[in-house]
Amino acid sequence: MKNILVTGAAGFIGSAFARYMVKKYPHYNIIVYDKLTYAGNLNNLSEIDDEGNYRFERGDIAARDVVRGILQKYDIDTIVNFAAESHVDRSILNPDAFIHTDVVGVYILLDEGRKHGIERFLQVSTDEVYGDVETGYSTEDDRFLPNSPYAASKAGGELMVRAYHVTHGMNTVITRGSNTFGPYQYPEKLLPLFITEAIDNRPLPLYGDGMQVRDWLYVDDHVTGIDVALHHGVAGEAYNIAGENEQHNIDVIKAMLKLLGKPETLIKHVPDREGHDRRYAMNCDKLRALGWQRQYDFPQALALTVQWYQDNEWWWREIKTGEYLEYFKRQYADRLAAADQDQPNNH
Ligand code: NAD
Ligand code: TDX
Repeated sequence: MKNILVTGAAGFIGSAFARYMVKKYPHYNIIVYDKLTYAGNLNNLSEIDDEGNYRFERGDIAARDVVRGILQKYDIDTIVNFAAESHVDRSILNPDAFIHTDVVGVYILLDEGRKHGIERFLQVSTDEVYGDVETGYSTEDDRFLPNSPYAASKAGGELMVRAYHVTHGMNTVITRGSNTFGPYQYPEKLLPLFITEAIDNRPLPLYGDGMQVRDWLYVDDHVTGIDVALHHGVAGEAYNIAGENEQHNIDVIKAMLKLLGKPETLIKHVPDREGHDRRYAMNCDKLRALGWQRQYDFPQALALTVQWYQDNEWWWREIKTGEYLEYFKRQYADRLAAADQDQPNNH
């Protein structure tokens, strides 16, 4: 492993991985390849701009010729693919881009990677491929029951990775992370959306009863999990990366509001997300057996995250303009209006 192409690393988790890899492994060259969609942001990578073992190239993972050119230009031997459309609500509004990137894009990366003679291909996937888990914990051999277009597109990408391993003997590894949070997360996801809205004393649109369960994983722990799977994972295998920290959404938000010193009256129960999964929960013994260990506990990681958004308004205020506001209106205007009618005193 020497020249690593990290795709989608201008986004939230990929940029954390690139910042970590550039510093931890000075003898690796880290080439970030990213389309810079609404979710891609070069500010996320500015910390490593001046590092000699880091390069950035802009492009689409589904653009075959461009991908081929980059693999040749940098003599790439390893691909770590973070590139994805990643937000469930957007996949309900418009799934096209999800099929383009999460399915076709993964296929193009695999196909060009194979022709180029890639030695290792790591696909970053998600716990959402298992679908709703009412009881117990998903293990890596459980069947896929994706419920949102996003989850189905990620499952489709994964199946193509499996096929390239079985059919062509490609050296592939898949990781399935749980709900990740931390600095530089685009403010459409639950925590960064609610932290930044709460800072501005705006209503927090909690879907349904807020009793859905997610397993919260701090971004730096997700990154070390991927590092361990990349270096030690067995070819053809998948590894769950869990936070082992199940929480009801409403409790996460109450804890966040307490840290910010803001009132719980900001919470508004709004009409639910369509097809909303009630619970995700995974077992991650398989990755632990490779030597991975979480470093953060939830209260500590939540406090770090809240503090980061308080300290870095420059980062998120620039994002919350233009296209973002159009998306926000489309996703929330009717929901918040409906909540106003139901809960008139809950301002
Ligand atoms: P993100 O939306 O913050 O970033 C996605 C990045 O991919 C952006 O920089 C974007 O510009 C880039 N991108 C999108 N389409 C592209 C294309 N066609 N070609 C090249 N680049 C493209 O996402 P994230 O939250 O950092 O998630 C990263 C990966 O981790 C995704 O594959 C996601 O499915 C997976 N994942 C996320 C979570 C989570 O909680 N956020 C949990 C588990 C797994
Ligand atoms: O406005 C909101 N109100 C609300 O109640 C938003 C944005 C979310 N929610 C709820 C829905 C979920 O139960 O909060 C929970 C978390 O929502 P998201 O942050 O949208 O995450 P989720 O749908 O659980 O998916 C996340 O985890 C798995 C990531 O977005 C995916 O990329 C990852 O694969």
